[in-house]
Amino acid sequence: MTPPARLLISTLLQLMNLATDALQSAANEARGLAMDAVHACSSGHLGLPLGCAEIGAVLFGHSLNYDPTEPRWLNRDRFVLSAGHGSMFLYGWLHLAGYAQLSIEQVKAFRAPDSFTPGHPEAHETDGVECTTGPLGQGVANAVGIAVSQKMAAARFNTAEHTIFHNHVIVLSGDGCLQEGVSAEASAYAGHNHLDNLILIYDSNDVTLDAMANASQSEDTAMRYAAYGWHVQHVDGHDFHAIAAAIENARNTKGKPHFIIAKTLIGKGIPEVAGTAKAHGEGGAKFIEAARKGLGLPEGEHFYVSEKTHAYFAQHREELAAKHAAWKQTFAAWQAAHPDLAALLNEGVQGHLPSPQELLAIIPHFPADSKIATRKAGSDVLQPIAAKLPLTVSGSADLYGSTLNYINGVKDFTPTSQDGRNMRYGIREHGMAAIMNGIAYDGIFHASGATFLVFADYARPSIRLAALSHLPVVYIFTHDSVGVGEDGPTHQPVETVSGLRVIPNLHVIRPGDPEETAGAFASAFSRKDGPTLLALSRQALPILNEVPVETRREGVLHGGYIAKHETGTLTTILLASGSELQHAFAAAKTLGEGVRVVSMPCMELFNGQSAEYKETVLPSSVRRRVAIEAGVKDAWFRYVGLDGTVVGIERFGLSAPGNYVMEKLGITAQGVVDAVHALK
Ligand SMILES: Cc1ncc(C[n+]2csc(CCOP(=O)(O)OP(=O)(O)O)c2C)c(N)n1
Repeated sequence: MTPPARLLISTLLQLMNLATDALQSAANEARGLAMDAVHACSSGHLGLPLGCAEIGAVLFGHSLNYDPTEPRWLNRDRFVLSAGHGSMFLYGWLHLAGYAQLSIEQVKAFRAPDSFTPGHPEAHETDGVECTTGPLGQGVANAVGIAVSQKMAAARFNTAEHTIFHNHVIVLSGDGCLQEGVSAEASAYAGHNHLDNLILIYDSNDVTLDAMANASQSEDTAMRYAAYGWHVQHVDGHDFHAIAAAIENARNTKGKPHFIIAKTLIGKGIPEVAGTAKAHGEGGAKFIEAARKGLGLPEGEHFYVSEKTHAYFAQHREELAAKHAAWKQTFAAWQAAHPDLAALLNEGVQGHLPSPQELLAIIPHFPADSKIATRKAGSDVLQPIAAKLPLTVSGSADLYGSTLNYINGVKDFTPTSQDGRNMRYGIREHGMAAIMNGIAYDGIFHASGATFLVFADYARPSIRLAALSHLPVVYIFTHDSVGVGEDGPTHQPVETVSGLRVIPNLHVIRPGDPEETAGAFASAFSRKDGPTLLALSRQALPILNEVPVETRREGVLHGGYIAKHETGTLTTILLASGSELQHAFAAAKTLGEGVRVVSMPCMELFNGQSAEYKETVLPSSVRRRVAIEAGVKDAWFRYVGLDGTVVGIERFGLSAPGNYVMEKLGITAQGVVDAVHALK
């Protein structure tokens, strides 16, 4: 450490005046809560809550700015437990900190049905839980997203006279989170973007689940983070002063994100297992009576919190409330001085979004004779939406040139233009999707991001968590079929669309022409309760003029609709999505009377329609049905039933021009005609 840094730290230490005696009691009682809770439900992880108890005491008893009476206070410090398996750490400290929802009954109900204390933290369930974590690495990347969001908020809403956003994002992770690639992607992004409002505390306890960490890692993590462009500090993770000083030093050191390596003893408090992988689970629980004694906890009194600890946190809450009250004054003055900014911020925070119809009203119609790719149509549609929704941001994993989702006329998000709305995520799809989740968790900005559809697999764990956590993010994924052409099977999605459709609460929309693309974007950018994935074509598609524009646009909002009515008595139903809709139309023409075309761009939206609507579109009496999609067939059998059939692709693609590949694999109007004729 350099002499000026040492001087700064010693000055800070004098200023801090930590009540270490009270913090130690609280830490030991938090250990007791974790031991009792894990013992009570015979599951869960003990090691982290015990090993990080001093870190928890410093965070919740000293360093973090929060207000338990207003868990969503805009300028609170965000705390993310990336090592979500240590959920009892979070629940214990939220309880001690005074979050009303986290009563002692809830701590006792750890992992019980309908509790606010689920096995791993779920942001949409529990106050004070900023992100849903458990899949290791996600929390680190989410925290990067929150830090991005807060930088954007500061750049967009702070003014010369009023600073309303000046908080920090603090994330606690173990070895596991840092071994996962997603955290590496996001950490590199954070360093590149100088996110100095981000503090990552690394619980470096030399242990993972199966074994000592050195069985699977030998890297120099400090050097790795220094190389990402982070400011690195080392502390004893059981030393209150050292932890507090490092956090304070991080807050005061500008220009880089902060990496604090805290050396800890996993399972500290249970000597029989501490420092080993056995400290993780229930194994340690059999020693807890002796351990509780060793920690000075009263015998037989489980879930014990002393008067001293309650009093300490009551006093601390008063200090925090005073900080919050002072901020409210600044906020009120800012609101009065900048009503327009205040209204915009309020829109973001409240999640006010226009209806799909309101969005459709601002999207110009496409020329009736145009033949364009839906990715290009998407680009055109995004512009008026982004103009109407100034809190929308749009990123790409180094593929703007192909995904075409750059917002024209606004800047890139960079260290010197944090009000930029185009995010250059680099070739980091997993990091991108997890950062988008972080932006969404923060709840001010509306995140969209793009890559090739086939690389959705690289982002899938974060897409799944967005769906689970009800995050309204939008994926603009292009090059959606073997129509990609010459790039060949590595780049030609075959199973991807159907693989995504099985994720609950994810809307997968595959529009069939430019006007359906308008409907798809209107649906995605008006959705509040979950993510939407737009699967767009690389290749140009004809505009389906024979269907009225409004029918195509509004039809998407229902997920499936009658695109072409039959003449005469209905005998046959053709279903299609995306680029294959044109083939269903052409086949219907060839087949003649009695044939209906149903466009089905979004199965999830269709499934949510009323029984009457679904029966109108797909009358159950009509069982002569053929679906066509350039992909695996499975999902369509729900609609064609046992009597119908599907024209699809049950193999990987091939490297050749897109039209050739489609024909070769039978994705043609003739293929549909033949399939209909082959039916009984
Ligand atoms: C993506 C993912 N893979 C595997 C797991 C299962 N798991 C839970 S905890 C853990 C070990 C974590 O080690 P570390 O982060 O060092 O935590 P500590 O041992 O310090 O509690 C593993 C493999 C998981 N939760 N997420």
